[in-house]
Amino acid sequence: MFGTLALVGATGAVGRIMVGLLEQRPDLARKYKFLASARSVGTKITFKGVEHTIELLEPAAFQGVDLVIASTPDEVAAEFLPAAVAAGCKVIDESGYFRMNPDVALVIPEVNPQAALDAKGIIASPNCSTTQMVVALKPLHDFAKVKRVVVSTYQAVSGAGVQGIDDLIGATRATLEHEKYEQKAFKSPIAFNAIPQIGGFKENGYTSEELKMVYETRKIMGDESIQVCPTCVRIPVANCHSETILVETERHISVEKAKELFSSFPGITVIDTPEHGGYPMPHSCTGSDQVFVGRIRQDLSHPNGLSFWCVSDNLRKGAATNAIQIAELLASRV
Ligand code: 2RA
Repeated sequence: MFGTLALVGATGAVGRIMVGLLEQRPDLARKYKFLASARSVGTKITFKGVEHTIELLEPAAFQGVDLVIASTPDEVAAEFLPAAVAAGCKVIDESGYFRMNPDVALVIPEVNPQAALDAKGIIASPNCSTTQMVVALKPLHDFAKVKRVVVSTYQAVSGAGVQGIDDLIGATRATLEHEKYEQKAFKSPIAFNAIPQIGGFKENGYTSEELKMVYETRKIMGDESIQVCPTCVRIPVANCHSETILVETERHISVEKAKELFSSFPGITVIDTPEHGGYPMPHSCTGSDQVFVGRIRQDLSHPNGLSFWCVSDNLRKGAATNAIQIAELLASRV
């Protein structure tokens, strides 16, 4: 168990879930403190029946802290987390800022736990769309080596934070009532639409969100040869990202074998009785910490191809839960 744990960004969409997870799960630390930018300083949080006051996020706040778990925008992570490392803290970062830094471990506990245990500085938690895909790919990779992945995402608005959810509700209501609504999180209409852009476009025509799926996957799997062709799409669903994943492996994997591999891997739940409506959907997967797979079938266009559907709660396993699982892994070795 750690002495003091500091949670940074407790009032955000992911931070709130982290607070709930820390309350429900066995204690990771003897003492907890909550840090945030000036806007939230003074806000009261009741945690395990005790009222805490949110303190200012500043370098001095890391003195005496053993573990920092941070869920902040990239620029806040860049400004403050190096000070936490300098103060001797273990740091788990939800932001995207440090993920591809060669000195930073990028960890999914079910996939590459050793990287967290070996880490000297910051441990980053991957992007949500990457996390659920890599959890699903890992048992296939261990059995038959993944060569190539073609993935399309159907991403929930909660990935864009509280404003994303506000936009979905506000824009849907306004559309139905023929009124105007000023969206804050999305440039294109989110109500009754699908937006084939998440993040900014890069020179090669892919978006930043899509390139995260390429580079983060290789780093977590420790295999630079894995080829990934992603298309990321925002859809008007409140929570849970869905993905169609077509994977080509070195060796053939039968559907039965794939079901066995998925079912015996920690963190994956198979729901695959499609003739009875048995497949994962955002509506039924929200609030779970699992990665769900279904619609598992042979690729009709390639003998070593497997196609499946994957759904996971992007705020939980895609963010908060993954970070807390990393913290639990570290705490088990303290
Ligand atoms: C999104 N993946 O869904 C992002 C959040 N990190 O917008």
